[in-house]
Amino acid sequence: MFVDTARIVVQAGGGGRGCVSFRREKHVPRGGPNGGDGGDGGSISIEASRSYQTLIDQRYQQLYRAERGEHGRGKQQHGAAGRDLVIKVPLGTVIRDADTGEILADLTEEGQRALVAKGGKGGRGNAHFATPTRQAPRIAEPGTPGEGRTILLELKLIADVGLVGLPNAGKSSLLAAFSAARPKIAAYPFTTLTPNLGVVDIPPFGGFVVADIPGLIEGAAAGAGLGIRFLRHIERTRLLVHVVDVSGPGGDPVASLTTVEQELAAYDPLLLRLPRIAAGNKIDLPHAEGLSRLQSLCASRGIRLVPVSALTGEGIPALVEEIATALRAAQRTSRDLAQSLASR
Ligand SMILES: Nc1nc2c(ncn2[C@@H]2O[C@H](COP(=O)(O)OP(=O)(O)OP(=O)(O)O)[C@@H](O)[C@H]2O)c(=O)[nH]1
Ligand SMILES: [Mg+2]
Repeated sequence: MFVDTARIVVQAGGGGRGCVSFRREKHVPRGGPNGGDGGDGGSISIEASRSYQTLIDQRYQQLYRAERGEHGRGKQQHGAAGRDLVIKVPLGTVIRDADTGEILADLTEEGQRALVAKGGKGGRGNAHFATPTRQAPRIAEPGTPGEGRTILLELKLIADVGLVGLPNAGKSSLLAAFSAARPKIAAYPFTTLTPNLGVVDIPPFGGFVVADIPGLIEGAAAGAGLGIRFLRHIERTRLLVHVVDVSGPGGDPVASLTTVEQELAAYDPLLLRLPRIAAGNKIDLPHAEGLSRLQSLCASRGIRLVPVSALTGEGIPALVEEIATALRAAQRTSRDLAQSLASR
């Protein structure tokens, strides 16, 4: 099951109590205070790991507690610290405080960690409180409580390219055509129920990650079909590829593309600012009219169009090259943007 959101409660361990105790030995009158300190409580962090693909573990286990610190004991014995707890999540997980909505961290790299609940400090034992005038202190500190909070986890897949289109346009077929991914493909709408990732590794252009998300239909923003909840997975991409079925007399490629544009805009208008190209798919079937109509729409939008057939493989190398070129250009623009921002 692909789970991309979860709500968990984290409770760090409290610090152990400091101890009140006195040295008692034969022939050592008034041995003085010797109460040890309490140990620190365990903290909780969240760590990104490639071994995890979804947040399903966090659906099943929602409460996480780290160990508390042990209390201090007599004879200057300090309590042991509580063990820290590390929660593993997939790369691309965004961590928010559920109460304030504040983003605490965005874990995008292997091994990247965020401390989400700090353990309490252990209290000092009475050995710390002896002074020349108070030689038998009967005081020690309690430990401080560990932090606790409710956290929202949201997985946003990390891909360079997002495939978008109506159901049945052939998005999954395309992913299968240029990567080793083997998503489910079938002749009915909504075959894809959760996003698929594939790595395109075709020299000399390859080396990018493509996300295939479930099909969008008119009204998706209002919840129709599978809705737009999977669009969060293309938010981080640098390029969108419209997959449009240009075959047959029945379909209308122009309406297909504009419907998808509208749903993207309804989710987040910024998505349409991403560089886009179009793949006119299924050219192994009769397609002349559909392709030329799509061509004029793309020309008016400034979108480059590549005719392909995911079935026969025709046009796939050209599409991969087009994607690679667009990605390089996208990298340049974001670098230019960063530079111009820095020089202001
Ligand atoms: N003739 C032909 N059929 C294709 C081509 N690409 C995909 N198809 C067929 O179109 C149907 C839908 O393909 P999918 O790849 O499952 O489409 P999708 O866009 O992923 O669909 P959803 O996951 O439902 O959104 C399948 O029956 C494919 O075999 C193509 O280039 N030519
Ligand atoms: Mg699919």
